[in-house]
Amino acid sequence: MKQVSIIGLGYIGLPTAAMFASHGVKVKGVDVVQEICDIINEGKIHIEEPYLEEIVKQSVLSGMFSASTIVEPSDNFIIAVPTPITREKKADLSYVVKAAESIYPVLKPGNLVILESTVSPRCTEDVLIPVLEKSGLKAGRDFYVAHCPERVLPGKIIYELEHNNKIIGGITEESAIKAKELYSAFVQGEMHLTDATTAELCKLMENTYRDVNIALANELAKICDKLGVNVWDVVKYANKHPRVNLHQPGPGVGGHCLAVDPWFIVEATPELARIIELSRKTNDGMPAYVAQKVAGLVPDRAKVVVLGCTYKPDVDDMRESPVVELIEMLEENYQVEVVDPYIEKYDSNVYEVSNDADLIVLGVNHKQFKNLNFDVLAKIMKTKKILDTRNLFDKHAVTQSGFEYFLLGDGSSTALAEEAVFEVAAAQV
Ligand code: SAJ
Repeated sequence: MKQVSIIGLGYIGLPTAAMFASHGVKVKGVDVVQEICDIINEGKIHIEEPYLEEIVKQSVLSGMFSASTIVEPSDNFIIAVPTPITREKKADLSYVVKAAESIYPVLKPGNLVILESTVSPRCTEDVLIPVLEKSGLKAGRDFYVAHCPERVLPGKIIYELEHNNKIIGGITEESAIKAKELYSAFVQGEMHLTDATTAELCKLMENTYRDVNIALANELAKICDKLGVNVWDVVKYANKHPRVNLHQPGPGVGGHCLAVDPWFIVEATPELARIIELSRKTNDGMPAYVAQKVAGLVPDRAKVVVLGCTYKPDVDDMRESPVVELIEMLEENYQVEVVDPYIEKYDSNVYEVSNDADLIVLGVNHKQFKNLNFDVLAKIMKTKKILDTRNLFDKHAVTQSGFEYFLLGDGSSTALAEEAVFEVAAAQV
């Protein structure tokens, strides 16, 4: 029976382990946190992901999946550890290095090592392989290495692991073929064989493409604010063209991928990645841009209710969330209340915290905010003002309830914001 050892049992490693184990491959999961291993060995999970717990439970019960803190000899190893950025916007590859250091003492001829973590260009060749070769074995000759980046969307991981296309970047053709053979246990999507560095750059460019396009939409929102044109209409109608796909503007870009991966390319080629860097800075400047608008709408010490603080709608993930940054900026000048039904520490009831409020700022378009009762809010708020950064609300319904409605990217809050004196912490582009 095939076996695989998966190093790192987080958002990617755990679902990947569960998919292998439920498709006839025996899995040894490894995580540095004993508590995570204990939870998994009880057939439970420590992250939120639809369908995952059931598969983990079945796999543990059938003896196909177990977790421990120790790396044991195996035919195949998959590294799925985090690769965050430092404060200086440099890739932190220390978890990849640590994972490789835990593998090389048990590495044997004929083994396959796959790196799934998103990494900087040339990391597989220049960082991973030198550590693995401390085993005395030669990569490409004695053992196989491939970079096969994950591409799945949280909330749809199980489906996407099975159905998405996969890029398989071998350090040799044989390495790529071996990796493809392993994944074919459950991957139904096409598998495209290439070299490791191409695979690294593919993964980084997928998220960079999106980040750059969102920056373009955010720049357009600022232009529309200046010109008094509705950006959401411009995006909607421009996208009627068969070859145009403008993205949506908003208060910024968050998550552990789009807000991070482009920096890996900037780090590798700072003199060349100009559009990429400017886009990152444009998106990073959006919370400050929204804060400036708030300053134009309400006086200091006003009560501001922010709806949503996760990095995108309908998830419980606040990593790199631009709205968290916005909240921190607003807290310097206002009395801020946050409502988010997905985050335990915050209120989930808009009406309970909006008493005497001066302004509601819609930060994240969670489905729970779609049908707010503005008549009720109009009765309890002190000043009836709404700033919508996502074009979620129906302007007509909001104004009928007596609210002043301000939308990001239509000029409605621009003149006031330009007059406002507001010291913003983040660098404006
Ligand atoms: N956003 C906008 N405007 C848009 C689209 C998104 O402002 O038009 C913002 C969102 O609000 C959010 C951020 O961008 O703050 C990122 O959201 P997302 O849904 O675009 O991406 P992630 O980070 O949840 O997942 C991405 C996916 N990559 C692509 O779609 C190219 C996913 O497939 C990857 O697996 C994942 O990154 C990853 O792990 O790399």
